[in-house]
Amino acid sequence: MAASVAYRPARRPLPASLMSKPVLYAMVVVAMVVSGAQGGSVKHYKWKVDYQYWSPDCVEKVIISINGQYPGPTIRVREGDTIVVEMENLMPTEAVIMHWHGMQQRGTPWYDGAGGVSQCAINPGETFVYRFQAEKAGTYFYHGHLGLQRTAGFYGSLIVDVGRGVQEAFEYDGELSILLNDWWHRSAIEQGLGLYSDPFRWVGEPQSLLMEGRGKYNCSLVSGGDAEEAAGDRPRCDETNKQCKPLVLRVQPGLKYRLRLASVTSLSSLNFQIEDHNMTLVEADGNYVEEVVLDNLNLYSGESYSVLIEAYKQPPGGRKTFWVTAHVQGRLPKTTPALAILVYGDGEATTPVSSPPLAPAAWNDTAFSLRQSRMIVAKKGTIPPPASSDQQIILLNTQNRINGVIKWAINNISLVPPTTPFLPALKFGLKLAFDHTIPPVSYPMTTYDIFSPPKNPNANFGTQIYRFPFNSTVDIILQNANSLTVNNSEVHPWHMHGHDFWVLGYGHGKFNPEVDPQAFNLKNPPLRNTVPLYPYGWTALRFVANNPGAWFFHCHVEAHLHMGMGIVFAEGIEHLDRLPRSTMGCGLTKTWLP
Ligand SMILES: *[C@@H]1O[C@H](CO)[C@@H](O)[C@H](O)[C@H]1NC(C)=O
Ligand SMILES: *[C@@H]1O[C@H](CO)[C@@H](O)[C@H](O)[C@H]1NC(C)=O
Ligand SMILES: *[C@@H]1O[C@H](CO)[C@@H](O)[C@H](O)[C@H]1NC(C)=O
Ligand SMILES: *[C@@H]1O[C@H](CO)[C@@H](O)[C@H](O)[C@H]1NC(C)=O
Ligand SMILES: *[C@@H]1O[C@H](CO)[C@@H](O)[C@H](O)[C@H]1NC(C)=O
Ligand SMILES: *[C@@H]1O[C@H](CO)[C@@H](O)[C@H](O)[C@H]1NC(C)=O
Ligand SMILES: [Cu+2]
Repeated sequence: MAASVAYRPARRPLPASLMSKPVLYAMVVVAMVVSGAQGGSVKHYKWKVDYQYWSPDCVEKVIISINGQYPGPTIRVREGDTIVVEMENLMPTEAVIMHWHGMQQRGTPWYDGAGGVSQCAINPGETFVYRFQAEKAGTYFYHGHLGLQRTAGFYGSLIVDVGRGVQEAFEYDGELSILLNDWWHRSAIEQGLGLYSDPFRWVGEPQSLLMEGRGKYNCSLVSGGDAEEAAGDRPRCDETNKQCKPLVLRVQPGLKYRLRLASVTSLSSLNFQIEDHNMTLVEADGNYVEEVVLDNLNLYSGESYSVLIEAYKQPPGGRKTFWVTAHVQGRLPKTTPALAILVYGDGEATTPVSSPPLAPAAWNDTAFSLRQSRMIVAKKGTIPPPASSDQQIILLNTQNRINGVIKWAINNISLVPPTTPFLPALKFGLKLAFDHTIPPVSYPMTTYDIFSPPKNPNANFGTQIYRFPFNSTVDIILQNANSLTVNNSEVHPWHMHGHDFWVLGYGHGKFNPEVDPQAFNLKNPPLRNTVPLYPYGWTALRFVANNPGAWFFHCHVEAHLHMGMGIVFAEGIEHLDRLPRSTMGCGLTKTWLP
């Protein structure tokens, strides 16, 4: 379901929902052999993945890098281009998988890069080639999708420009870009171990927040002296390291900039501000939105935005530098805000004379966040959702205890990715690959108190998946609840693979299937691939199951997904042609290859 907008050029592919069946099937098959089916070109990238010492917040750590860079290299193509990434895994003992966040992978679901779902992991020493089309202009990113590899720094930006000769829907003179992240000093591997240990060890709040991979930790807080550091007893911390030099955004007076923002945080929701500058929101997750002027912007993990900023002709007070900040929102902040510097002209990036702006609202002011979410609506001309749905699924999000270990479950099932990825398992009818019973489409809600910790905190591990009839319209209601802690309910940003969905509404409390749908926004709901589920609330979304494949839909908090907070659904598997052999060879596909 492409976000088709009326002012886009005619050469843009028709949204699949408007195509006749034969046309769609033809496209599915053809897309794999013909590169740049819409006349785009093929962009090749050669990546070497390896561990690397890096000091993103001045504290040295081992990260997963691409071509020795952190963040990874930016992919920049035009709409309709084919992206080819040849990825060599040089890490001696760790496998990898890369996900192209926001790419719909129509006709190439096997290159979606989702561990346990679309492909086998790329083992040490192996080279894997991803090949897919950049279907829709917008701001995107890529990140590791195996275990907690995003937390290890394995990500970068993916920007798709409008087609050649096509005008953007808005004008600007220059472009800036920031990838936002949160950062831990403990390794991703150690964090992962803690999450399945008994007693359970939570990852805790991040040590730093980063902008474009740069932050600043207070080195005095790293205990021990030079002797300990020399002995390897404490990490190196050097506040003069170039790698943690603050990010500088440079503008020329009087010009207008498009600032691309994306959050790849592992845990934190963020609030972004530029001191004394408003931002006009124009794009969200690769879809145009009605322009809205904001002085701060919430970003949930997995979301991306474009905002326009106008540089003053004469900055107030003759100032040349301003603060750019990101605060933790939605969790009790224990991390100092991320800081970057906006600089006018070609002068030095000196520290602004003012104090950085404070957070615009209390961390737990859900009403504030909800108000902003509701301000984001689709740009006029965006394809509206189907007027009704064929099926409604209510997904209760709960925190549970299974065999003494804390997990998250959806309708009482805590997802465990199987050793045989779902896509080949479905395609080849591998009955033993996963549990083929259909998971519940709702939870016995009448007796469930979402405001209290569950009375019976047990849940089940599972591999069941939802199967949707091809081209059917599905409503999903995400229902939040209390966690295992009294009076605590967390924000969960949910991200869908393979589709954009329309966000029909948000509500507080328990969703009422009789009453609440009457207030759904069917007029101008925004098309997104990620949406927040607020504490004690519900979020409703609609999508058309018209992209053959098996797809993840999960909480984008890295640790939560690792603890089982996600579902997998499939549609149109019968319309898929050959799966590339390179995506198989693990689990049951080891001995069973077509
Ligand atoms: C897909 O579904 C829509 C309604 O939701 C319908 O109008 C259209 O004809 C269907 N297309 C195919 C290819 O089945
Ligand atoms: C860094 O930490 C030390 C020790 O707690 C403290 O005295 C100092 O003020 C901190 N520096 C900054 C810039 O916060
Ligand atoms: C930001 O926009 C608001 C509302 O349009 C306006 O009142 C305010 O003065 C603007 N602030 C700046 C710094 O331009
Ligand atoms: C928000 O959290 C603060 C503590 O940081 C607490 O004092 C306050 O009561 C909370 N507000 C709400 C609405 O829960
Ligand atoms: C969830 O699963 C647990 C463990 O099997 C079970 O005890 C509990 O009754 C289930 N809850 C519901 C509502 O099905
Ligand atoms: C939880 O919240 C309720 C309602 O706000 C309050 O009455 C109760 O004291 C709180 N319990 C704890 C343990 O904070
Ligand atoms: Cu979550």
